[in-house]
Amino acid sequence: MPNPTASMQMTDAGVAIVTLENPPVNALHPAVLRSLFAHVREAHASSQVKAIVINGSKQRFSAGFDINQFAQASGGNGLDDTVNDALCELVESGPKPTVAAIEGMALGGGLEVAMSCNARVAVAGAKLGLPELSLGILPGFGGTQRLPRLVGLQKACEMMLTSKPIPAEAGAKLGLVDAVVSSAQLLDTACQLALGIASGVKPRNQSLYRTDKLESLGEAMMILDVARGQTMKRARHLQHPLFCLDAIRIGVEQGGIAGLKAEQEAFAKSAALDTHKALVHIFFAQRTTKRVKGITDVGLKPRPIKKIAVLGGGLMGSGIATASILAGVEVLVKEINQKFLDSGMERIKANIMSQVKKGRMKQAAAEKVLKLAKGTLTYDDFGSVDMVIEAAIEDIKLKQQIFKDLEKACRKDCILSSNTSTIDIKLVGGQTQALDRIVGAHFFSPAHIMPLLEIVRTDQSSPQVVLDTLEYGSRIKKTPVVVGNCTGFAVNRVFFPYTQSACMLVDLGMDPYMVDKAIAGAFGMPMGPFRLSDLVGADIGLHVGANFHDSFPERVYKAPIFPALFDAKRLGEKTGSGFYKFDGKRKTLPDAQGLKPFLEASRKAAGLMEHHKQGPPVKSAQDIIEFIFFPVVNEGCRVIAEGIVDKPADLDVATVLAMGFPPYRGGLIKWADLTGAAHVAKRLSQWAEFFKADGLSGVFEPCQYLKEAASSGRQLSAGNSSASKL
Ligand code: 3H9
Repeated sequence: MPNPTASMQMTDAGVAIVTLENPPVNALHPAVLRSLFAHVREAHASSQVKAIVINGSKQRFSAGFDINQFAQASGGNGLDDTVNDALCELVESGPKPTVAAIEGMALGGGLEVAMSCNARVAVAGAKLGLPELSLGILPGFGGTQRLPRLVGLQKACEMMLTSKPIPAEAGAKLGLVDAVVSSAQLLDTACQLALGIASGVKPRNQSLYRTDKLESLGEAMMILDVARGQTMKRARHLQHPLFCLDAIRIGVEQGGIAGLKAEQEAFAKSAALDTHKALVHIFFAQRTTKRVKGITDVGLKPRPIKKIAVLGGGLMGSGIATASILAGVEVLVKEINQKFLDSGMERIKANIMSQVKKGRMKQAAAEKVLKLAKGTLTYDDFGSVDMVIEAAIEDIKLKQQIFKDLEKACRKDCILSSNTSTIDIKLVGGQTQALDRIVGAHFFSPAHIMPLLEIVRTDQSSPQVVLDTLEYGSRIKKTPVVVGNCTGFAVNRVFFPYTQSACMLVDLGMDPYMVDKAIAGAFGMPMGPFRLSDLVGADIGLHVGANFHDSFPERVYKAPIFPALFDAKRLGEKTGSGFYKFDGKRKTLPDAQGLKPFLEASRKAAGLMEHHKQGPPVKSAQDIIEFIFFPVVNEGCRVIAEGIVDKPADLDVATVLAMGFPPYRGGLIKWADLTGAAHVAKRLSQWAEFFKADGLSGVFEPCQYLKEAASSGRQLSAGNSSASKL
């Protein structure tokens, strides 16, 4: 890989073209910035140069500051002060005019450099944005000051707070871009514009000193107040968006120069927070799930999956089919009778049409996509498919029969996969001779929306089949994570203690709504364990709980409340009541009165209060969070130690994408590392002791992997190189 740098070329007309060179996205590594600084200074000093154009190599301007550098620099951006303070000033106000020629993307620091230029020309479709808040920092090269002065405060706040980029065409309407052109015209147009500014034919704009786009002071303050209020509501666990708004406010009140200083201070403050470390970790972790030892590093090439068959048109099957046709994959949907098939096809149509309703797709495109899905009641056309995803009900006998039929109906190179969430993949395919091409393809509901795909590999699945499935997962825009074959696979297994510990607290007298409030409110999960249980259903909860009990009897607490709720048909959302009441309009209401007899009966049956008259061992919201999550971390450690995941970061991504674990906490294992393995192990040991008299120590006993990390100071995310079930 060539060293990150910037190069300079001169045109005959006297334009210095400075090119950012750090493929694939021309990230602004300090070496690139230093080189850019040196070239711009040289160009300003040269009598041959009339104007400067800045562009990026390989049809991409820049994706911003090199995020790898944040991991290395402790707080701040690791740049020397000269470049930090003077680069954008030199680009904006040096003796020669500057124009940015943008193709592909100008994000973060990339857009900030471009906004320092006196004008911007962009190729149609190029993406422009300041996504720094999504990394737990804020724009640090003057973006908080220049963007509001180019597009107005309202739009600038929206762009920064949502981190969403806009296309060049929208940028042109807002005044962020001066001209939108084709790729072929880009450099020529940028050079002409730069020369036009140099000769005085075109104005030389310096965004930091503009005021024409800024709202009046009164209006600006109102916009900032509203933005602050919304941010405190939507991102109430986060401080850095408020730091960003503070820097913007100072710029509006006291001018751009004071704003720049405030921005630097706010940047340093946010870069020092754990939120930043967690979000940068998730950024890279999400991009490395596709790299799996023994699969992607052994010289295999993925075979394209052009056509698949989905068995079952229920909620899961239709969601899987929807995700696939949206990515241009042909799908054969098989059902057992015409009625089920019709409703499955209707569901697929409704999923696609909802994209049209939301404005994400045009009607004509939707109709074209829908033609990719065909229904069938037979296996007749299965010889034409590259992969089958079985999404029938969770019945082992039925699945085994299906796989025997598939072995006969499909080509010998066809991948056979099951979407089971509970059944051993080897059992599913156990009556076939095809175990080498059988994997799990575990989607999360709703399958066309939830971004994670667990690819379950058995010790007999061939690396080629796993690689092809990885490729298919990426193609249908899922984040694929390869996991080993065990009860619950990675996500459901790691999360089984979530509701279990919550039930123990309740059986010790705690109010279930208080538990949910701590987990959803104070910690930031999308829903607490009891609300989640109502979503999943007490029937499913019981079934899954029994599976875990069979596999890990020493660490499963059989909460008496579930069979009682099941018998009373309080299954959760689907029956209108469970731990909560549901009014049919997606409104969730606590139901303390209705739940009371079930809680009392459960506490009596559990008998925990007999040994613990003083109640639960935890009281505060923070204590509740630890009591619920530390056993989840413990199970995560077992999953790492057993080699069920390729690397601990995969578990972080999986818990964020499948369970809604707050990304700003870094995912389960990163969060545990930031909390401290020693603290996690100590608390678990205390609770193991607390529940000794109840015979429940095993629920909390720290596993070996966790104990070793706690005593040695090793990070849990360091992984276990010797273990591999993959
Ligand atoms: C910033 O600018 C701060 C400043 O305000 C001030 C500082 C003082 N750095 O995503 P992909 C890598 S903060 C380093 O797979 P795509 C990425 O890891 C920055 N590396 O492709 C991957 O590497 P690998 C603000 C980066 O086409 C490869 O490039 N900017 C960076 O799906 C391809 O990436 C952002 O937040 C980076 N900045 O998406 C933008 N960006 O091949 C972050 C990418 O080894 N980037 N890489 O796995 C993105 O949103 C997407 O990567 C992008 C391309 C849309 C650009």
